Amino acid sequence: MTANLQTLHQLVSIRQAKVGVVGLGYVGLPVACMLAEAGFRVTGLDIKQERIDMINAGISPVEGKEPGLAELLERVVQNGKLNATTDFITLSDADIILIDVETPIDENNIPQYRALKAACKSLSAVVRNGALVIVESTIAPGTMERVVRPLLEEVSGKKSGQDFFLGACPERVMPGKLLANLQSMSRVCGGDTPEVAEVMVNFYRHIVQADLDQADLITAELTKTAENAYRDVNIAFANELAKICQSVGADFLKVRTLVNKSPGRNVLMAGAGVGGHCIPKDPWLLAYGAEGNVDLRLIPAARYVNDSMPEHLVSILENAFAGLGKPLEGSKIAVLGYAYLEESDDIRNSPSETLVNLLDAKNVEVVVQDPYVHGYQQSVLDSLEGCDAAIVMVAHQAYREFDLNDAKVRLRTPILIDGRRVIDPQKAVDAGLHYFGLGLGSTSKER
Ligand code: SAJ
Repeated sequence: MTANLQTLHQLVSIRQAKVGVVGLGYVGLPVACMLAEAGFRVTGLDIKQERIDMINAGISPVEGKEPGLAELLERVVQNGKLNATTDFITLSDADIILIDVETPIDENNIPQYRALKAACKSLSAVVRNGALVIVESTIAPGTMERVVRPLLEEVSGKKSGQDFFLGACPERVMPGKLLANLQSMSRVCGGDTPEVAEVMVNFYRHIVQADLDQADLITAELTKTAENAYRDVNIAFANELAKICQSVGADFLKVRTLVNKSPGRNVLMAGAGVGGHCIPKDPWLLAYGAEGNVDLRLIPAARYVNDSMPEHLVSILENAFAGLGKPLEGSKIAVLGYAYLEESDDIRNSPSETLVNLLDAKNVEVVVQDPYVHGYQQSVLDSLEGCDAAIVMVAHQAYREFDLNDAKVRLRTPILIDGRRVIDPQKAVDAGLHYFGLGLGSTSKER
C-alpha cells in the first residue's frame, strides 16, 4: 500500500480522517450525520444556502418522516462534529470526500451528469494530495472512468492513483428508512485498486453493520444499477402476466399464489405502475453503461411494460364506461393515491401523475385523494362524492378499509377500478359496485 494510502488508512482507523460530503440531500445528509456521530470531523457541502443555514442551525431540511435523523443532526451540529458550507475551499484539507449529488436521466433516458460534473470540477480545484474521493451517487457503469477520473485529473493536474485516490460506493437508502438502511444494508466498496477498496471497507465499517464487499469501480457501478434493473424486470413480468390473466378470464392473484408455490419462483405484484427515484431510472443507467455494445431487449422492454400500466388502467376504465353505455369524456373520476409507494408521501415519478395527465387529455374531471400528500388529504368517501368512478393507484392501507356501501352511495356511477388489488372483488360486487381489478378477468369474479 502506498505511503499516502497507508497514512489515510491509519487516520481512518483512529477516526482522525477529515471527511467532506458534497450534496446534502436524502443520501448525503444522513451519511454526513452518521460519520460525524461515529467521531469523524465532517464538512457538508451544498449549493443551496437555505439548506446550509438549516443544517448549521441543527434543523433537518429532509422532508418526510425519517426516524432519528432530526435528532442526530441536531446532536452532531451542536457537538461541532458537522458543519455545512457552500464553499468548496473548506474541502482542501479533507482526507475523504464523498459525492452524493443527483444523477437524473433526461426525456431520452440519457444520464444527466450536470451536478456530478460540477462537483468534480469544483472538487478538483481543491482536492489535496493523498485524498480519497468516493462517488456514492448511482451512476452508469463506466462513469468513474469516462467522467469522474478525467475531470478530477484535468483541472487539478494531479494523477489519480498516486496524488489522489478514487472509489465508488453506491448508496442503498430508501426514503423513510434512511438511517436504518445506511446501517443495515450491505455495500459494495469499489476501489480503483484493491488497496483503495481496503481503505474504503475500513472507513465504512464505522457506520455500516452489514457486509462491506470489496470490488473494483465498474463492479460497484454495475451492482447498484443491476439490482434495480432486476427489480424492474421482475415487476414488468408480474404486470404482463396480469394483463394475460385479465384477457383470458383468470385472476392474477390466484395464478401468482400458485406459481410462487413452485420452488425458486417469486412473481412480484402487478400494479398501477412503477414510480420513485430509483427503479424507473437505474435500468436506463445500466443500459447506458452498455454503451450500445449490447443489443438490449429485456431491460428497455420492462421499462415499456411498467410505464404502460397507467394507460392500461385507463383502458379498463374506458371498457367499464362502455359496458354501461356511458361516455368517459365529461365524467368525474376519483384517483385514490398520488404517492409512488404505499404509506409514503413521496410523489417522485408517481404513476398517478401519468394517469391524471391521460385523463386530463380525455376531458375528464379528476379528483385526487392521498392521505399522505398535502392538498389531497380529504377523506376517501368525500373524494368519491359525485364521481363516476374511483381508481385505486396506490396500496395505501386506507383503501383497504373504506366502507364499500358508503362508496356506492357517494359515487354518481358505481365503478371501482382496483389498480393495486387491495379490495375484495366479491365484497365490492355485493355492495353494488361495478368492480374491475387489475389482472382479474371479467368472468372470474363471479366464481
Ligand atoms: N412496485 C410494483 N410491484 C412490486 C413492487 C413494487 O408495482 O411488486 C412498484 C411500487 O408501487 C413503486 C415502484 O414499483 O411504485 C418502486 O417500488 P419499490 O418497492 O422498489 O420501492 P423503491 O422505489 O423505494 O425501491 C427501493 C430500492 N432501494 C434502493 O434503490 C436503495 C430497491 O432497490 C429496493 O428493492 C426497494 O426499495 C425495496 O425493496 O423496498
